[in-house]
Amino acid sequence: MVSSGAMVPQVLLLLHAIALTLGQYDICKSLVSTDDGPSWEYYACQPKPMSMKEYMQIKVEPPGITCGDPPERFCTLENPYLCSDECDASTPDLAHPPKLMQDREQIGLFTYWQTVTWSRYPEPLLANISLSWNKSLELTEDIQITFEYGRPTIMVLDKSLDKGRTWQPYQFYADDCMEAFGMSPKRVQDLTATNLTRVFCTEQYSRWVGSKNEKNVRFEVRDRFAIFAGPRLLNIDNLYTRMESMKGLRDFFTFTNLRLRLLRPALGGTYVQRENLMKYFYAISNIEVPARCKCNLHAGQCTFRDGSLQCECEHNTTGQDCGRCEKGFKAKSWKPGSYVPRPNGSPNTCEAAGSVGNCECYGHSNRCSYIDFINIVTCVSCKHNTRGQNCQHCRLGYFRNASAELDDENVCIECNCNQLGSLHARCNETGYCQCREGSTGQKCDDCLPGYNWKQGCISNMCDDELLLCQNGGTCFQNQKCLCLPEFKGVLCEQPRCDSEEGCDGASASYLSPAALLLCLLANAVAALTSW
Ligand SMILES: *[C@@H]1O[C@H](CO)[C@@H](O)[C@H](O)[C@H]1NC(C)=O
Ligand SMILES: *[C@@H]1O[C@H](CO)[C@@H](O)[C@H](O)[C@H]1NC(C)=O
Ligand SMILES: *[C@@H]1O[C@H](CO)[C@@H](O)[C@H](O)[C@H]1NC(C)=O
Ligand SMILES: *[C@@H]1O[C@H](CO)[C@@H](O)[C@H](O)[C@H]1NC(C)=O
Ligand SMILES: *[C@@H]1O[C@H](CO)[C@@H](O)[C@H](O)[C@H]1NC(C)=O
Ligand SMILES: *[C@@H]1O[C@H](CO)[C@@H](O)[C@H](O)[C@H]1NC(C)=O
Ligand SMILES: [Ca+2]
Repeated sequence: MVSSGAMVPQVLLLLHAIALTLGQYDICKSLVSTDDGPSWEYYACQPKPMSMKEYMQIKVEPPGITCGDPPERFCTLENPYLCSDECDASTPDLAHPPKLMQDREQIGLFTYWQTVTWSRYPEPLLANISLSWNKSLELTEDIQITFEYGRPTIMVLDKSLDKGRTWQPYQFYADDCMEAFGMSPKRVQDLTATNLTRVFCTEQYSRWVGSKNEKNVRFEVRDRFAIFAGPRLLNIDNLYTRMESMKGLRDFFTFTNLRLRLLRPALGGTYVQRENLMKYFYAISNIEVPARCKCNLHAGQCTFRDGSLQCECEHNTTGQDCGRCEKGFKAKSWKPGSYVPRPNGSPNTCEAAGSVGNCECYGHSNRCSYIDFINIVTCVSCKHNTRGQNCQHCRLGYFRNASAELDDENVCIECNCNQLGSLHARCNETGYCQCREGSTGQKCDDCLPGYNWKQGCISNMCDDELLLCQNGGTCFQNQKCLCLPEFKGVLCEQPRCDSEEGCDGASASYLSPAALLLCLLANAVAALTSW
């Protein structure tokens, strides 16, 4: 009965919060009558807050942390010698599985998840509870975790914004912040507008007050909102305006996953009593997560479909969070809706190609311009390496990504032609560059046989296959034959002289021009006479 009384203020609080948000950003469009007949007017919109515990997936770690397998007796901190309670996973009435953290309880009947006792002391009793939604959510009220049999003396609340790939701490909880985390204790009341998103350690929810007196651990959302919206959140518009201009502020309340790291159980206000470790454990009866789906102000409804929460996107947006424009509505780049101007905000609707005043830019430009003297409308400043009247071509030096739609940010891929090997930076539709003589490969960074890379492909003067140095010459860096003194020519194919005529083995540089001429003549004569 005590508990049912305690529930009432919470329910009122929730109703109050819902009443406040109603009438603000809760419809996406309405039919208005104009001189030309009825037409739609569009507004920024967001779904109502929901109790997200109903949709959360719970995972408890390490395996075997849940009590009851094998069955175990436990005591209470207040009356450690009354150890009549039993946890037995195989008996429904005595089992305490994780799902009891999210069930709907009948008034006065607490159902709770419970861990094994701290029988392995002094090894720490650790447990992680991961909560996932597979959907971006925005907190609208305090997160509240209800501990039966005492709140943990050390605990961390973490959050993830990317479905559990990366995590960051949200708040630290300890009965002694300095001892547990080396942090000086703070309260949410210490926060101001400039450090509202600061992550701190609080001692407010970890001190021993008796396990029946205060069971809840909170992550304070309301008190943070109140810094901008006033104590009764009457000025919620002011908060929304701040969120508009401070991305960090919105992101602070956004998450896809939460994780509780339980690091030390309730101790009953004293040191650990080794002779009775059966009174130390964790037990959670409820985890309340009041939040709304993040739909980027493009949906007024969020529904549970195919195992996940989904925004019912309006304004011709699509995606789990309405984070994209629908196919055929990409005349401009996608933008989230906006809370300003008050009171209805701006829908920032995705616009159809060809709608009034817009030409199709496939989402690569937000601006079109009319060029008077050739009478065309053209996109201005095409992004993502596109060009053309409709940003429908790739810039020079880029080619079309065949697996991407025209409105994809990755539609144009850089050609990456090797500067030395190719004639220019352009490539064909499959990314092939045009190669200079001797080079080959898609990017012209390889050489054809008979060529070698030396700031581009240089044709070989000699090599080990076709252009063999002759008469004992050796090939130097594919560029010249080093001939024995008696030979010359590119491949050392020529004797320097025939033995007579006084140039016996001397190197060519020692010969006077006249002697050289004589030598050549002699060679020529020799060639003729040999016929
Ligand atoms: C809880 O999660 C943290 C972070 O991933 C990890 O380091 C720790 O080992 C986990 N604890 C347990 C008891 O699984
Ligand atoms: C998470 O949501 C996405 C988008 O709705 C869906 O494709 C995916 O299958 C979901 N994953 C799980 C594990 O439910
Ligand atoms: C926030 O700033 C105020 C004043 O600037 C300061 O007193 C307070 O300690 C800060 N809070 C935190 C959690 O750092
Ligand atoms: C979205 O597109 C449909 C046509 O498919 C149109 O009837 C509707 O008015 C558009 N909505 C908005 C908000 O532009
Ligand atoms: C081509 O487009 C697809 C689809 O958007 C993308 O996944 C891929 O990374 C793109 N390829 C390159 C090389 O950018
Ligand atoms: C691009 O060039 C390569 C190599 O010359 C050729 O094999 C390919 O067919 C060309 N692709 C197109 C679309 O012309
Ligand atoms: Ca419960």
